[in-house]
Amino acid sequence: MIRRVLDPTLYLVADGGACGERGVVATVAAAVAGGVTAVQLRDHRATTRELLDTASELRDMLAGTGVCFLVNDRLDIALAAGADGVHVGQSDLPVEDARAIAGPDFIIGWSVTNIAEARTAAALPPGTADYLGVGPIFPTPTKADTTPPMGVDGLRAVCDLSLLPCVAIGGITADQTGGLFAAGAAGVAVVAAICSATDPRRAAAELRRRCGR
Ligand code: TZP
Repeated sequence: MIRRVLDPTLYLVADGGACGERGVVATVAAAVAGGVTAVQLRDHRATTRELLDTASELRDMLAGTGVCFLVNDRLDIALAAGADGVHVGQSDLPVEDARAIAGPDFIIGWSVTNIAEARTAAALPPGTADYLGVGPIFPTPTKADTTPPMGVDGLRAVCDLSLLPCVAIGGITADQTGGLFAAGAAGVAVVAAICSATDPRRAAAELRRRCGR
């Protein structure tokens, strides 16, 4: 497997619930046309087989676009579908185990929700994680089980001590992107701002324009 290069600038977390009747595949197609630079499939409602089918469809759709494709939490699905990587949270498969299973050429992201976890991430052996998903930055109705929002100052503190690229997530809209990059983020990740938009292509294009790169 050849490792693809992750551009985290505008990272779509394509959530099955948030995409609603339009569906994940159509939403991702529109978002890629609008300029997202990375896509993660996240669907805690789907069966294993449904998730694998959707992941395989997204892998085919994104092949040759330069947009990396990752799967949330389910390393088994990510590997079976031939995704570029997996994103694991603090209560998912430990990031060291994910790396041991997936090998060196798989992209692995790890969620960091506070400064203590950021210190733990900074102490990981090099090559364990490739980037950190940092948040929630702002309050968000999208994820029920989040820790308290860390705000832009919390993001800055995490970015300052992190050796890895930090992707900000949680309650992010186009208006806030500038402040997040100024705080040190390498990218912004969104669910509702694209998945719940009336026109996901347009929403993605506006976000990308505000990402300034
Ligand atoms: N992890 C931390 S906050 C969050 C996730 C998956 C939800 C982000 O969704 P939104 O709609 O962009 O606030």
